[in-house]
Amino acid sequence: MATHPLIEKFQRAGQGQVFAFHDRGSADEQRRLLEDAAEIDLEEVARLTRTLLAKNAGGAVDLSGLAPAPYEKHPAHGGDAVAWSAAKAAGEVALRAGRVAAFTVAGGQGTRLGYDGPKGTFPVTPLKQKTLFQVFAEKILAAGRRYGRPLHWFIMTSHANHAATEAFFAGQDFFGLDRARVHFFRQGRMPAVDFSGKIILEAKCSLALSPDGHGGSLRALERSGALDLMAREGIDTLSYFQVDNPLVRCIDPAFIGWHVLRRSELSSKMVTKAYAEEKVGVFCVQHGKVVVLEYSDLPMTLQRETDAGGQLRYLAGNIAIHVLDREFVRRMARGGEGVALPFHRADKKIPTVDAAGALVKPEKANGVKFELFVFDALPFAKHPLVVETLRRDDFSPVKNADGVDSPQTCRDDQLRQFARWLDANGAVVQTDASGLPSAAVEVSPLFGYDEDSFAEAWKSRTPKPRVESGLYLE
Ligand code: UD2
Repeated sequence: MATHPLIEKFQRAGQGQVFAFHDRGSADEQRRLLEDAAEIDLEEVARLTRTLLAKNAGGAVDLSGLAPAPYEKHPAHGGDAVAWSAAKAAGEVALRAGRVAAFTVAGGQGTRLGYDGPKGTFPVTPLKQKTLFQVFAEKILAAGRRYGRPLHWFIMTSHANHAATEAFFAGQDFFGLDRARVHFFRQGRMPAVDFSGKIILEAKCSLALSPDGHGGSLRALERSGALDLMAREGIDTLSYFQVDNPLVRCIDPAFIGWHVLRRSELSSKMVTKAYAEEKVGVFCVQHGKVVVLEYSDLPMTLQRETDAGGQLRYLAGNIAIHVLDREFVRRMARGGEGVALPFHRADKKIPTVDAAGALVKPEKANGVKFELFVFDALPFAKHPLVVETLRRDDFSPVKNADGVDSPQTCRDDQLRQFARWLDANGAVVQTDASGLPSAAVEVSPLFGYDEDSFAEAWKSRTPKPRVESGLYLE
C-alpha cells in the first residue's frame, strides 16, 4: 500500500518517528494523528530547531543600549491630571461610537493553580463566589450599558478547553450578555520537540501539542475571522486582558483614550514593581524600540539598580493589560519581511512513549515547548505607549493555589477595593491598616465596576445600606 503523502513529508523532514505506531492504531487514531500532523508547519519546526535548539543558542541576552521605558505617569504619582481627563473623555467618545471590543486570552493550561477545568470557571468573588468569566461578563455588560453600545467580547480558548468554555457560557445563559456578541475561537498549537528537534509523541498515536502562547492570539484573531468581524462592526480597538485577573478594568476609558489620542498601535499598562525581585517583565527601551524584558533575562544588578532618589530604575512592571489596534494585529498576524513575533523556548518534562510504545513520565526535562508572547509585538508597533495604573485598581491575579497571587490574596484585594469605593463615598467602613475591611462585602459589577460607576450608583441608592458582613450591592 502506498505511504500517505503526509507521512512521506514527515519522513523527508526527518520526523518519521511521529508515525512509528501509526500502522498499529485504530482507524480513528490514525485519522486523528494525520489531522494533528497536518497542523504542523515542518519548516517552522526546522527553523526553531536551528535557532533555539542549536548548541550555541540561548546565549547571553542582548542588553546593549538598554534603558528604562518612559511611561505616562498616573495622576496619583504626579501625572498630568488635565491630560488624564482629556484621555478619559477621548476613550468615552470611542466607546460611545462602538469602536472598542473586549478581548480575553484564556487558552493557558493553568497548571500552577491545580484547578481542573477552564481557568475562567474558577470562583473568585468573596461572597457570591462568582467565577472569573462572570466577573468579566458583568463588567463588560455594565460598560456597554454605560456607554450606550453593547460591547463585543472575543475569548481565545485552547483545543483543550474550548468545548468546556462554550458549554459553561451556554449553561450560565451568557451572564445576560447578547450571545451574538460573544465570540470564542481556538488558539494555535505547537509541537513539543526533544533536544535534537524530533517531534515528541505523548502517546502511540498522539502528538505532544500545546498552545502556542498568548502571542498566538494575534494570528488566531486573524485566522478565526475575528478581525474581519470587527471591521464589519466598525471596531478598531481591542481591550486585551488575561483570564486570571478579576480586578482588571476590562474597559478603561482613560487607558483607551491615551491609546487613541497618541495614535498608538499597541499600548500597555504598567505598575511600579513592588520590590526589585518581583517576577514580572519590565518595560524597557532598546535602540529606540519599546521592549519587555522577562525578569529572568534582566540581570539582578539591573533589577536592583536605583536612581538618585532611591527609586528602582527598571520599575515598570508588565501586568499584561494592553490595547491593540485592529489593523496592527492583522499586520503582525500576516507577517512578512522581518515582521514576526519571536518564539521563546521552555524546557519541560513532557510525558511520552518509549520505543516499545509504553508510557514514560520523565523525571527531568526531556524536551522543549515553543511559545509566542504578545508583548513582543511592541517593537513592531507605531507610537507604542506605556501607561501607569495603580495595582489596587487593576491587578490581583489568581495564579497559585496558595501564597502570592492566590485565591486568598485576590479575595482580599477585591474586599479592599470594595471598601475603598464605599469609604470614598462616605460609608462607614472598618478596616485594618492594609485597608482590608472587617466585614465581607461584595459589589456586583452591575452595580459599579469602577470608581466612577460605583460613585454614581451609590449616590442614587436610598436608603444607604449599613456596611456589615454579607452586604451585597447589586
Ligand atoms: C504573565 C507574564 C508576566 C506578567 C504576568 C501578569 C509572560 C511570559 N509573562 O505571566 O510578565 O505580565 O503574566 O499576570 O507572559 N495564555 C493563553 N495561551 C497560552 C498561554 C497563556 O491564552 O498559550 C493566557 C492564559 O490563559 C492567561 C495568560 O495568557 O490568561 C497568562 O498566562 P501565564 O499564566 O502563562 O502567564 P504568567 O503568569 O506566567
